[in-house]
Amino acid sequence: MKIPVVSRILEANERLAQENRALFRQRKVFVLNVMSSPGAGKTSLLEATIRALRGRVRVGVLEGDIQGSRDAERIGALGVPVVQLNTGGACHLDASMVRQGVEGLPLEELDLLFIENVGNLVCPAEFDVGEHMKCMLLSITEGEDKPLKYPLMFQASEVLLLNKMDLRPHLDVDVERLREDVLSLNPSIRIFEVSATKGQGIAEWAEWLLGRLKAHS
Ligand SMILES: Nc1nc2c(ncn2[C@@H]2O[C@H](COP(=O)(O)OP(=O)(O)O)[C@@H](O)[C@H]2O)c(=O)[nH]1
Ligand SMILES: [Mg+2]
Ligand SMILES: [Zn+2]
Repeated sequence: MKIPVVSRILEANERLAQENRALFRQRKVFVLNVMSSPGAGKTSLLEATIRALRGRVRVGVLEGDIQGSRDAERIGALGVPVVQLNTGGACHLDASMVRQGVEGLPLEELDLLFIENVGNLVCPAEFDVGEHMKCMLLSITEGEDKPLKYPLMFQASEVLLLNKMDLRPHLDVDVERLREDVLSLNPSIRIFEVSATKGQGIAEWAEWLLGRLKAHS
């Protein structure tokens, strides 16, 4: 027996994602979908990146969480436009949620939009939301076995930020092994070693991102 339900949901999502992409193109905004497990440091990375890019590009943020508005408050404190989306249980964002969320943002006044996805190492990578670039974080506290256990997000992402590098002296994690396994899954992925809260690697990442944005526009 053939059960076509899942493929139809994904097809419908793909159509809406294409509409989002057309909207972003029309408004000339470059969109990043930022994904990771809960607590890997997405909001901290956005805070650090927004500070690094201050005065150089106009940034906005769409925050996705199951509930609450804590992350949007953190971003709002930096004075950038932000909308909090609550999925009410869903463990990822889809294109229709993003469409509703961006209606609350002044897209025509932005150059760069960060979408912080719901914390989850699996299904956010399955849903195109119309972004130009998928970007993932892995905290080195999560362990070097994660790429081979949860390959999809590593395969789908253009860039990986290995976060919390400041903790490396306290951990037994094998960062070289981690890098090798990630590259075996996705040879073209760009890897940055950073500390979102201590600042290590942030300037280099921010410059690269700026270059990527300029190459796109
Ligand atoms: N030591 C250290 N802690 C970090 C770093 N980045 C984030 N954290 C901490 O990790 C926790 C989760 O960070 P958060 O940005 O909220 O993660 P999110 O759930 O992915 O958005 C917070 O307590 C942060 O202060 C880092 O680079 N180094
Ligand atoms: Mg967060
Ligand atoms: Zn999900």
